[in-house]
Amino acid sequence: MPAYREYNFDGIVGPTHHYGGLSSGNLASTRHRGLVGNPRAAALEGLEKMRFVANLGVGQAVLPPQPRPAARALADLGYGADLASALARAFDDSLGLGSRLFSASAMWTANAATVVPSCDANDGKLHLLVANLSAMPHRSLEPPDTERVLRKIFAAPEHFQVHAPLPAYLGDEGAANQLRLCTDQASLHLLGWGRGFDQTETTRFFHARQSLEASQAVARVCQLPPARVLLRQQDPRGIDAGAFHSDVLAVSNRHVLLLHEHAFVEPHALLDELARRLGPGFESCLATEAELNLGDAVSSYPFNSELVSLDDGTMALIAPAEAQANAAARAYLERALGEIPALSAVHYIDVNGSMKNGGGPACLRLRVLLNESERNAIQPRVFFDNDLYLLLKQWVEKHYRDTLTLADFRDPQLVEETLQALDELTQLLELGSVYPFQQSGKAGALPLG
Ligand code: SUG
Repeated sequence: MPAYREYNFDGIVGPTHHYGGLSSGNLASTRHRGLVGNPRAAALEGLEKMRFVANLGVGQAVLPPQPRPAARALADLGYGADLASALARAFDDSLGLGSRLFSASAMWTANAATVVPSCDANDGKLHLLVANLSAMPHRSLEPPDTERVLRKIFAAPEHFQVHAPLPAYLGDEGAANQLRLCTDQASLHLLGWGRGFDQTETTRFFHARQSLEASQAVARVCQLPPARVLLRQQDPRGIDAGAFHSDVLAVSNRHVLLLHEHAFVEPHALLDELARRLGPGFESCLATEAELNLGDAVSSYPFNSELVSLDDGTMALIAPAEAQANAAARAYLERALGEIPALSAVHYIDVNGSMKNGGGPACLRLRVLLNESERNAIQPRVFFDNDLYLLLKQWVEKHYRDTLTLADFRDPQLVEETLQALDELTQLLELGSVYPFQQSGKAGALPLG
């Protein structure tokens, strides 16, 4: 079998990054509603994270932000074609709608798609199923542009298959609910779901986003054989405590799984089943509620870390600085470091601009396992190296504002700046004119997308 390497496709934080308080059930998002945003600082933090990961020798790549406002949505809502008046009327009608149309939420690329590497798929192709993100209005605006971008990057039909999103009546949140594990004996995808049409055991406070029926469809569409699938319900107590995706309470890499006891229902039975299917190579480190309560786990995000393979055969965990500052979270990660032989280091990084919206290091990246010929089949300049880092840093410094409030979104000048920035970026990444506004572009008119 050819050698595979993981590439983390990080979302570049968009120029309209702000704190809309848009995600019910995501405590950080609601807590920081209305805070003045600093998209420039958040984007630079993201670039530093990518540089850090790349310097560990781990594959790193980027995905671009999406055009905002979501102009197609504005037009569909009947606001007319004149940009200035459409924006003014939309914000007069509903601040909440305006904020959603400007959300930079595509930065959390763990939600862009579910990814099944070619070594796991029946047909030997890499599958990417674009997530419909139908649970949250602002996130439901992302899939059309996500699909356009993924089709440009994963364009070679002999290697890749990009799938259109599942229908919106089945909520699908992409790789944020997917944990891949593998040993010498087996590989499998643990797919977390929160609600199902026939499900009686449900959440009490917050709506679960991922549906069982979507997770079942993900496995079928992405050509995963049943032997490589394990569907598991997220613990409703975890979701009610603010763990809206599985990756808020669990992280995996190869044969290692770190998880909280409220990540999934019946955690001990789950670990037994994983041990049976993966064999003696499987290792896990379970945090109990007594050791690390859900409140601390959700506010400091130790599980929303990147667990990555290093060239020396060991693994590193890249965790948010908030997990270092929280005594229980830090103690748990230190225990994991002591108990999991493959884990050789825990690094803490600052992505606070994203964390305040409930997005830790793991939310900011989409994991894609590629073999060499697949890697070589990707044409756009999305792979991260020092030259790209410098170019992106310059680009952010040139185009991004360092303060942003909802009032700024009424200003067509901001839209102009944002689209100009994106136009430059897509050329820089050699993605070409990937967004609809680049194909129409009438000044003062709605940049339809
Ligand atoms: O979908 N936050 C995102 C965070 C995504 C986290 N992703 C993973 N766990 N993989 C969400 O809730 C907040 C936007 C705002 O409030 O302005 C937001 O969309």
